[in-house]
Amino acid sequence: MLYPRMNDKRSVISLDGVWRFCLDDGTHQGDIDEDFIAHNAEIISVPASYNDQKDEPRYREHCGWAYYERRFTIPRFLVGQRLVLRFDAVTHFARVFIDGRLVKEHKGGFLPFEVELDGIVEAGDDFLLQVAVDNRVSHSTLPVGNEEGTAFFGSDNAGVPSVEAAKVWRTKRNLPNFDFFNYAGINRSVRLYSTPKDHIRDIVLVPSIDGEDGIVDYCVETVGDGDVSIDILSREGDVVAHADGRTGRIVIAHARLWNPYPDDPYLYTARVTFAEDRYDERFGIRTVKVDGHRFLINGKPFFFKGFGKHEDSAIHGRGFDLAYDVRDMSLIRWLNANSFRTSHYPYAEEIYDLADEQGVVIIDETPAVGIGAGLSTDPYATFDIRSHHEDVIRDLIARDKNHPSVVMWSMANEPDSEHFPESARDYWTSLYRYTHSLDPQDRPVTFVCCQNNYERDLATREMDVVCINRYYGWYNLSGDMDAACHAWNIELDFWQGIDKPLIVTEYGADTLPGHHLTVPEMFSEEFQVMYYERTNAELDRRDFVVGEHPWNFADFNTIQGVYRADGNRKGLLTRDRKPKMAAHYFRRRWGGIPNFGYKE
Ligand code: E8X
Repeated sequence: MLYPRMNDKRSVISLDGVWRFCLDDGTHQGDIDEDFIAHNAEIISVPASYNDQKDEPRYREHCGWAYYERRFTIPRFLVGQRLVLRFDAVTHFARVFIDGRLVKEHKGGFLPFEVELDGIVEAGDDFLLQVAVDNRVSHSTLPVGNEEGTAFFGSDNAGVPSVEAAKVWRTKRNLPNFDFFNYAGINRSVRLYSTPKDHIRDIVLVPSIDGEDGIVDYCVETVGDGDVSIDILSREGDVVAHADGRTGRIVIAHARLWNPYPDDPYLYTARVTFAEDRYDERFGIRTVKVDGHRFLINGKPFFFKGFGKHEDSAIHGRGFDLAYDVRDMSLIRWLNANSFRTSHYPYAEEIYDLADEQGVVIIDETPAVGIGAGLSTDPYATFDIRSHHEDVIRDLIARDKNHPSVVMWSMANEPDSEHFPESARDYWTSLYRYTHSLDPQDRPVTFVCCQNNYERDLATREMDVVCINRYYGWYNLSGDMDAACHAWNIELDFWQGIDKPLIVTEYGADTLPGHHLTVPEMFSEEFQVMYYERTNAELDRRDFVVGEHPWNFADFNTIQGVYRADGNRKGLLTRDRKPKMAAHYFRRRWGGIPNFGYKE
């Protein structure tokens, strides 16, 4: 799916701004009730989560539908053009109405969807746009929510059983089975864009390297009649290659490769022309390959220095905030990092564009987090998620396939791969094959494994890259880094035998900024540094460990819980991006680790 870009053939008009908004009272269930909205509407900013835009508990605790509306007039000069309404992300389920008519439903809160307006409205029309948004999570959504009677209630302590106490609830509560606040709403931009009736529908670019030359195998999907031509422009804007036809192979002589910063992340532009339409798609000449226990970019062994992140900021919640994204790119450079994982959902497209330009490598993750239900329920047999999971992977690859920064797909974060090992292996290996089948560039595929009994886990070892989240010294062996390092080595001996590239995709310690101790103990800044110093010393001794991603880049908001003091505090930075001692530690450490050949 192409990102809306304006040029001399296409227009893009933003519908971002102040909309009217109200939470459902539990009676309308996603249907539009004009009187209800008229009597209850307040102002809301789009794009942004709605949860933190008001200082009222109901905005944080809401479970169910909410309604957005605004009017819009389509400029008359767009007459004769194809008109499309595009939502970059509405979390988690959207119903779109135009002048009271339901025109689209979409499940999934982190990928774009579009409404073709032909036959609905025309240039010059003024129309009422309404969006009903459902924030509920369950055993059939990604991310996964617990449901009454499952694991959430399984944690009863002595006293009044929580099921009894919960009877006070007037409406259903969201029970996220994941450790981030369930921010919801129109979280990313809304646009109306136009193209000629006969238009370019998609562009597929598959780069490779042949000696000094770059190769681009391309395919252009079109609607309507006409010829396709494609010019390859250098970063300086010069035409360096040309081809005609919907598919073909282009050779770029003496090509400049895309490499992670501080090497040169060189970008070319594929300028596709079809009939009266034109679209410019940027791309990079780079290759990605797993070779034994090495992860190769452009044939060189790459070492991942970076983190898991979140799209999370004050007031915006999970809403798109370009200033934060630009600042985070600056901080990634300041930290001498070279990569991040889009934990635990696809991020806004603008971030991948920035990563392409800045030379930052991305592990691109789906919203499949929380697939597990304790010890007694096989989620693969009981959760209704497989079909939606395939939809999400298909849409993720369709959106992100041309980004040179994307080097691997993560199908999920911390699914249960231990308690029902054969069921898990069957689910993940079949979805792994499905994911590979969809990617024109056939990048490595993985899922991120939760701390578990890795000898019982039959799925993680089947992935192209072993990605593990481990918390020796924090969640277990708490505070005891001697025991933690011993445990690490017992487990690393196991993975040595599997002999695949291994990335530690999460390890970390909650740390209260400003809390200092002469003797490092948990929650102090000194402990966070010691935790990483001791762990990294063990990881450095294993050449198959090809990456270290501390959890997390920054502190972030979560649901309330006894383990959460104002959210998750494992950040190297505070939520408003101030460095803890561990940020300075990694800046020094990663300043001495090259992108390539670290353990050769
Ligand atoms: C944590 C992280 C959480 O924030 C992330 O979204 C997924 C969790 C650690 C699980 N991984 O809690 O800080 C570790 C379980 C160990 C038993």
